[in-house]
Amino acid sequence: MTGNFELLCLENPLLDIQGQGDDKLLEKYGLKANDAILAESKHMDLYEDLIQNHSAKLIAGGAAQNTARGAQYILPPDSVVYVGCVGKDKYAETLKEACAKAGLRVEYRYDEEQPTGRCGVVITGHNRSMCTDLAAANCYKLDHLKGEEVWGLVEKAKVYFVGGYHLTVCVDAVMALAEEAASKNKIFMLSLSAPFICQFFKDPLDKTAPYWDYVIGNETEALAYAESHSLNTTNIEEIATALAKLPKKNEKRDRTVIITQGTDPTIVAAAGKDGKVDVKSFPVHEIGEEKINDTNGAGDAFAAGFVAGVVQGSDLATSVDMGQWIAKLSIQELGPSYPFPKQTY
Ligand code: 26A
Repeated sequence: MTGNFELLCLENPLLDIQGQGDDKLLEKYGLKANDAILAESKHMDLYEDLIQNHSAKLIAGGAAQNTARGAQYILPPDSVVYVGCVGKDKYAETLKEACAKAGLRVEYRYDEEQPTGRCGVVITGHNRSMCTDLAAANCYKLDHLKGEEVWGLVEKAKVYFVGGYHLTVCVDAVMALAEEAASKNKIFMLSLSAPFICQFFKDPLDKTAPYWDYVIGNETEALAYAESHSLNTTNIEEIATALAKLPKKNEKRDRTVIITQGTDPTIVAAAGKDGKVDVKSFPVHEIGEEKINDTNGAGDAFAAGFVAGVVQGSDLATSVDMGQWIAKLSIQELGPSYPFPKQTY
């Protein structure tokens, strides 16, 4: 059995430059131990520093690209296509090869001027600090999405997964997918991606909110959302409920909100037809501390398992469990990767 590219994902293709760091390195570049930020000029030496002095590895990254690879890991061949912008360089080739190996179809826009985007990942213990120089990834254009071949794939897909990080890049492309989903009763799923998206990209985020059939985030993103939207609560169940109740464009589908909390249970708030919201909690698949390689990409992996479940029509509890399962596999690998030979759920 093969798929029919039911799932289309959009965001920023990045090459992760991941090394082991320490407090000194974090301090040198003014980084927090656990964060995701956009690089400023003061961060530009970090990438070479990681390669030269911290034995950094180059690994395919970009949050939604990780999710797309993970969903394809689970689903039948030819189920997932990923869209984003890269440069015409060696790093783009590395990304393309990693996706090809995972069986993921990519439709990249190639920028003529900018190099492929990089994400410096500083690992300290179970924390990861990410600093992204978007470069070409920042040059995605609606024209590319609307091009004959890519739009053909958009029309064929039944589920769209958009990384919230793309709200710093091309809101028009995000909205085109959102509108396509709502007008044809397809599924639109968004990841909150990082606290800074909820804080500093509030307006574009709010523009997409009515289109969310599913919204996925972690506890720090939920808290950042609550603060920037004056929800006056730090209770994750209450925040998830508030998100579930936001107005919805396509009233044929009820919204589901999924908030992961590291090793603590995942909170799911599902809105119902009667306006009531059903809140449930699901435990994670625990593994021994000693088995964890690093947690870079754990959230992306969770989203991969969850969206794969949604694409194959699994119920909510199963989809969440698929997310927990593949997140457990991914944190045992280096960076946002999945084990080969393949394991099955
Ligand atoms: C716009 N920003 C900051 C980003 C990212 C990003 N992916 C897209 N846009 N910052 C970090 N990442 C990716 O997150 C993954 C882990 O969740 C990293 O490339 C890493 O693979």
